[in-house]
Amino acid sequence: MKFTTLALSMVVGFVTVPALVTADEAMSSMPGMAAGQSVDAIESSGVITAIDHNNRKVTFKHKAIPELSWPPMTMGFSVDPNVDMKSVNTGDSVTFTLTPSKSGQKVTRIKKQ
Ligand SMILES: [Cu+2]
Repeated sequence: MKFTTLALSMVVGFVTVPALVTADEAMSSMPGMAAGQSVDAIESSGVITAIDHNNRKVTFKHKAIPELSWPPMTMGFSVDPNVDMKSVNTGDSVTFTLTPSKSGQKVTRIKKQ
């Protein structure tokens, strides 16, 4: 139920942004996302299940992320250009930082545990 709400608010976000609304306004209009929460980085941890160097994507089997009302799951994220993706490998247990971006949560730090 919570996940459905989140998915729905992401769709609303995608529809709203092209209508020349700034990203900040779009984020603050998302239900359950207070202005302060939307800009905060989130720390989490998990195991890397896939790395796509060409497209700068990493898939984590991550633990629950209460800040986003996410249950534990396996999902892919875009990785910020500043992150050294070669310092980690598939199968590594890692901690990572997610930072909100226009296209969802982006990985801005990965560290092998
Ligand atoms: Cu997830």
